[in-house]
Amino acid sequence: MTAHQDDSMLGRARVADSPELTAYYGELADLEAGALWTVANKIEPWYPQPLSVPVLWRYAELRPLVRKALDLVKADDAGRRVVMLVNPGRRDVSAAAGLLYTGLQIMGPGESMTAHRHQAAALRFVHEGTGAWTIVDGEKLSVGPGDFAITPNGTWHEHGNEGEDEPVIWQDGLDIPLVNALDAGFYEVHPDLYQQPRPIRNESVLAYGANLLPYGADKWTRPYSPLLAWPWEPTYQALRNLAKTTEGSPYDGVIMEYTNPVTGGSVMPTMGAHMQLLLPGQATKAHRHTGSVVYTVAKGRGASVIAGQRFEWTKGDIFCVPSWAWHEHANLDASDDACLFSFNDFPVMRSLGFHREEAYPDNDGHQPTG
Ligand code: GTQ
Repeated sequence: MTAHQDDSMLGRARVADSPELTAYYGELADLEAGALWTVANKIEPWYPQPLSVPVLWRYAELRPLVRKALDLVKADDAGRRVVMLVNPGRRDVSAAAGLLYTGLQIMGPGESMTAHRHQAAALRFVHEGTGAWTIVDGEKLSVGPGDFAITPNGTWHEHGNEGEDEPVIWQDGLDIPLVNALDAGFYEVHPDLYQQPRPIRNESVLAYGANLLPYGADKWTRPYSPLLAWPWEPTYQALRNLAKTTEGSPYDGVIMEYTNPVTGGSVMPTMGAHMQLLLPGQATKAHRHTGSVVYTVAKGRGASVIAGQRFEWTKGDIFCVPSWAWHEHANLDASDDACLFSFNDFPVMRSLGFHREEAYPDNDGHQPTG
């Protein structure tokens, strides 16, 4: 702690308790009121004090339990058959980190679920299985392992698995805790229970997926990307190509953001997403920023140091970086790439003017680990 961060210093609340004050606080409480100075230092901290802690969820440990849910509950009874990843500091709001929710959804061969829409925005990252589809506002999308897709807030959506043998496991990311923190949640079941998809599959990927703006794109006025899915192969290829030109960010390696092709901005107004590549043996330096991030290992194996704690990860693992936590990543494989998919609340931070970032100042940019 630096001198100005000492709560006993001038300029911060430092009122000692006394019997008179305790009685006074009681009188205020009886009127649903309170004295600011009793909570000022807590509610206006020097820097963010996230309730979330760094967590690594191992796919190898979760997967058998996710598969068990197939037999335990019917998809239609559950609504969505999802194992949520719950941060021990945010159980009250079912968040994985900050105000972001994530979970592993499993759909058996031939299964499909009814359509709904809600205020929360959703995104998907596919872990395994080849038969997954989702219909987003009438557009039917097929998604496979490593693919990323979005379900912007207010869009009708329903999911299924048209594969014949294998379950699909995909990861959902939603801003449910954010929407609830703002008391803005709504939910509707589709009046016909199912959507009638338009005939062209992956319509937006066909129209926008080559990084060229199609005729008529200027008519798109919604606040989210008209492109709804980003397949793994071109994403990985884009990172490989970028890696030929740069080592990328000192903190994230070769990193690219999934973008709204019309604006160049984040895919949705509340959540952004990235894919990053760490070259064989590459180790990044530590930084911290406002905003929470949920990472999924898309390829390879490595380790991240988050708030001084080291986590080793491998394909399918999920981990989180709470807001303002120092973090750095390393690819532990000397001969193959490692790729991290991640989603975040950066668009919220930026649009509200809350974005801040700092480089780790000491030790050549690396955190000491205990
Ligand atoms: O697919 O609509 O994991 O509404 C949680 C809430 C998935 C979804 C979740 C949802 C969904």
